[in-house]
Amino acid sequence: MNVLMIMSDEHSFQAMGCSGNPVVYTPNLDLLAQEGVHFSNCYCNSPLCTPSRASAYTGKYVHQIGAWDNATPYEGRLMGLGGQLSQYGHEIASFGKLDFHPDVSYPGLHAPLVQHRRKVDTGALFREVLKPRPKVVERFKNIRVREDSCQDDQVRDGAIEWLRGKKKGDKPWVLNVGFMHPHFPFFVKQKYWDYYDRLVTSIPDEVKPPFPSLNKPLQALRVHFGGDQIDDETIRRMFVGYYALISEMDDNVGMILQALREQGLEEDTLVLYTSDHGEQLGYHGLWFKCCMFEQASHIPMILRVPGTKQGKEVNQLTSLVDLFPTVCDALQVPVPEGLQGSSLLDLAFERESSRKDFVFSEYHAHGVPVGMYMIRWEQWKYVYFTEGQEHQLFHLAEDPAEQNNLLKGEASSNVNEARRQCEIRLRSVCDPEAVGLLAKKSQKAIREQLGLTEYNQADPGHATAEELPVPYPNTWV
Ligand SMILES: [Ca+2]
Repeated sequence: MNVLMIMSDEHSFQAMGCSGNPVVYTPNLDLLAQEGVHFSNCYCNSPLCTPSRASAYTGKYVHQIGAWDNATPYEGRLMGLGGQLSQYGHEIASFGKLDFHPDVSYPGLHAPLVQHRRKVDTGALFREVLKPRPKVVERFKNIRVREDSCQDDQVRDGAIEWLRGKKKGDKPWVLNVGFMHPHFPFFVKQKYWDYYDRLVTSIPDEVKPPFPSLNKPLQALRVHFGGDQIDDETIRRMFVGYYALISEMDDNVGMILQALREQGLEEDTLVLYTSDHGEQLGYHGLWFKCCMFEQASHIPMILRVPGTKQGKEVNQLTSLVDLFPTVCDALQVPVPEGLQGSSLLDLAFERESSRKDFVFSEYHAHGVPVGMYMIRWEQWKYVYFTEGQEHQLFHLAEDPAEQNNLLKGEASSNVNEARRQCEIRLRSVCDPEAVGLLAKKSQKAIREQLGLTEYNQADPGHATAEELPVPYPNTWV
């Protein structure tokens, strides 16, 4: 079968109609879920653009690749999905965001309209400097109606034009579409601004203080992104802008799926929709991503698979490292040794699988001065912070808003056992303290290589941000 992958940027699982959101209008994704398999417990392996995409593309965890942050993108040293497919005569055609190193060519990947990580984000090179990201408050001011077209329109049109060249009976193909939306800035279409401006009349209590779930490293993250400097009306406008971009992105998904239908290829094509991470949107006082709360780490994963029953929900734990083996499975290409995930088609077809019973995620980048790891297992979420910081354990069935860290105060035997089980799983993946130190060692080396001595750079892409050569991950990882 063919494979059509669509990966958006910054789309939380919670922000879709098909996951129960009463406000966000996503008719195309909802229909895809109705016709397909909705994986309702899918997580990113790192809640940040560049590491998450590097992990998805290689099927390995971030600490195995060294793509720790938005300064060290995937550079092809370890084989990626395209490399594996190319050994079996396949190639990925890709339009839009990949976020890999811009100065490298990637076997098996043909990307005529691509966005790579050209601009270095220096925040992770100064993780222990506890101050707000320079000019971060501008992120909250960048909300407005826009008239003009944007990059996602070109990505959509490029993908549609490519599909128009395909017909039934062609050799199986792989098309990847990387949308920028709903990543901020929230420059949105008038009709969606108006639609959500009327609907979003207040903000939820969970985005207002107090924030009992913030330990010290997460309080630092709040300050880093200016979460302590934003007023209620700005928060409301951020909700409107975020939802507006999701609906626009959903329209674009719909147009691509329409083109697939018009070519008569629906019955021969696996469609996969996901995102690289979510958007925290003010919950727990935090914005953007860079943490393990549900808004940032829990992502959509919808598959429409020829030959499976419609409208199926799969609640087993899955993550973005499953993407590589899933695409291989669809194309009947062998899965290389040493990948961390398993094919999602096993779950879709209810086949036997040696899938892990937990999901792992990690974060080693800007705003958080220590290493952070998540284990999702059964109904539990365990978040481990390095260097002696307070860990967290939430029971998501009883406490979906993650307000009650069960490791605070006296723990029940049930809680102690859950923590023990999560800890075993974490240490089956890595030594968290050693990996945390390795990330910092790498970041120090990159900082010295770039000759940076002070954290004074605004967001990459900001007019004041310095152009820097894009570093390569250290080969000693
Ligand atoms: Ca991203």
